[in-house]
Amino acid sequence: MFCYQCEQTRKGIACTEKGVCAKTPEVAALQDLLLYAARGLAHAARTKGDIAAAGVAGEALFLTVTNVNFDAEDIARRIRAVAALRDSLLADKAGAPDAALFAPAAETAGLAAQGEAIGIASRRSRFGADRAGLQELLTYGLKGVAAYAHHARELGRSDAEADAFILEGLDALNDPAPTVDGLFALAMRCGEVSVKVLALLDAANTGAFGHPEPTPVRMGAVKGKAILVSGHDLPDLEALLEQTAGTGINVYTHGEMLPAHGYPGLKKYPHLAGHYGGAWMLQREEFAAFPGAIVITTNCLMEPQPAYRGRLFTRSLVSWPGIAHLPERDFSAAIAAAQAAPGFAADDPAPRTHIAGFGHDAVLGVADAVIEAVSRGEIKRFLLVGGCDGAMAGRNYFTEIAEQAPKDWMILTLGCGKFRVTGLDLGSVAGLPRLLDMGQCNDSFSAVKVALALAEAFGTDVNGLPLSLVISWYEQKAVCVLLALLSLGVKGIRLGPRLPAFISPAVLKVLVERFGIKPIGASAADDLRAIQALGA
Ligand code: FSO
Ligand code: SF4
Repeated sequence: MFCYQCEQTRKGIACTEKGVCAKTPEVAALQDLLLYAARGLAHAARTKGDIAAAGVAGEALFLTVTNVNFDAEDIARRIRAVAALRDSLLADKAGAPDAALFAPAAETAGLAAQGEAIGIASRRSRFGADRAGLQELLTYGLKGVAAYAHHARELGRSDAEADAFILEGLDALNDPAPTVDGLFALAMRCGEVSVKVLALLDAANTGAFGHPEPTPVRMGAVKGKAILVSGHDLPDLEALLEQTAGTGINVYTHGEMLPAHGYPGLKKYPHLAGHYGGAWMLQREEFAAFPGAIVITTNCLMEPQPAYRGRLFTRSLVSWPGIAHLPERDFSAAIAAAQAAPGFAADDPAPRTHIAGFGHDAVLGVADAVIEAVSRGEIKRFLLVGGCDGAMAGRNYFTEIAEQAPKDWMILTLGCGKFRVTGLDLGSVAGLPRLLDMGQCNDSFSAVKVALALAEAFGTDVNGLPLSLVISWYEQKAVCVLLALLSLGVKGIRLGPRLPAFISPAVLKVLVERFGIKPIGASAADDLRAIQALGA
């Protein structure tokens, strides 16, 4: 096993035994083989000129994102299905890469052995750390593109360019002699496609549920039966709200589902009662304490604990062996589990309130006021503190930088990294709330759109704005968003709590030279001083 795709990788180098995320060596090898099979499928599909296979290839990519699927038998079944589709498309085997030719072993153990042989470790010894790391940078960017495309597809939207690039990027990983320059260029193109796919998802979400509106969210329970929904999939939440209407069950959001409260098409359900808990890594304690059923629609799933295994349900690509999986949007099993559980005995006596729903439409709705406030010097800077949260030490930095930022700085946040700042009372600036929650990591397009609109209004580019980004990263969708920002030419991003292990020193040097990427500093105060010096 060799996996270094997420921030919490062991010792900041790689997980070589059981993953910190609880991924076993068997599952790690099967995931590697699934991606290998997807590379073969991409070659076959491109040779045939059939981009419809991008949906299946994209599912393979999304499934291997950190904290999505831990189910060896599910992954083994998918490897065989991907290889069968590949074979049905591959008319001409002459010159085809190995990934398009291998025959999946009959048994799961045999598949794991095949996966072990073609994993990252073998490519590191073939290509060296720079090229193998760049292959992974591209792969993780593709995982994010595939995840966002998957969400859009669930709402009936797709983009031919994104689909074609998923296949092109995977097929490029079949190159027996990749170059640093070629891989770097592909990673940058992946960033351009990421911007497009984020825009596609934004159109899909707002088309289906309306534009998010600033909405006070009750951060606490009300008396009664309850279902908790985590992950990012809004249509899952909508279906659950439909199916629980009139049952007396209250539905709560968890983790990245918090921004759902801002959408007119979701907040119209009166039994969308509030938000429960914080970011994903707190789920073991929070799910154990939650007195109802729990549905996980996407990452981030942690090893289920005995206290709640029997009332936990996974959806879509998420799977854990022995945990009930709902293959379709039929939530009757979760509803029955909620009815059987005790529910909340009383209202939370002192719930906090969080304002969700500052998507690009709401923010640009007050753009004139913001522009005037900047011109008058009432707003001096925008600080984006967001990304994904995680369990590793060093993440208090993100709370501290928001807390210690000058009062005339506006703080923007998104992703589950928001839970580092949502509890802070940051007050207001120029008559506007100082903290604007722009949504899920899936809504990064909102931040891009607002930044581009402000740049246009001030007659500058994004780097000419008084805007600083401090981004927390954890898994591969964050890599995709980072590539999107780089493709837009955004410079000087601070990234933490530590830099990706898959970026080799030589590649990091290029990123520093071209984009000024830097690790977060030793303290929030140091970084604030450095950012203030920029504006002086
Ligand atoms: Fe977080 Fe998990 Fe949204 Fe990620 S819940 S860490 S970048 O999956 O997707 O921000
Ligand atoms: Fe380790 Fe992260 Fe890979 Fe899990 S996904 S095995 S924690 S590097």
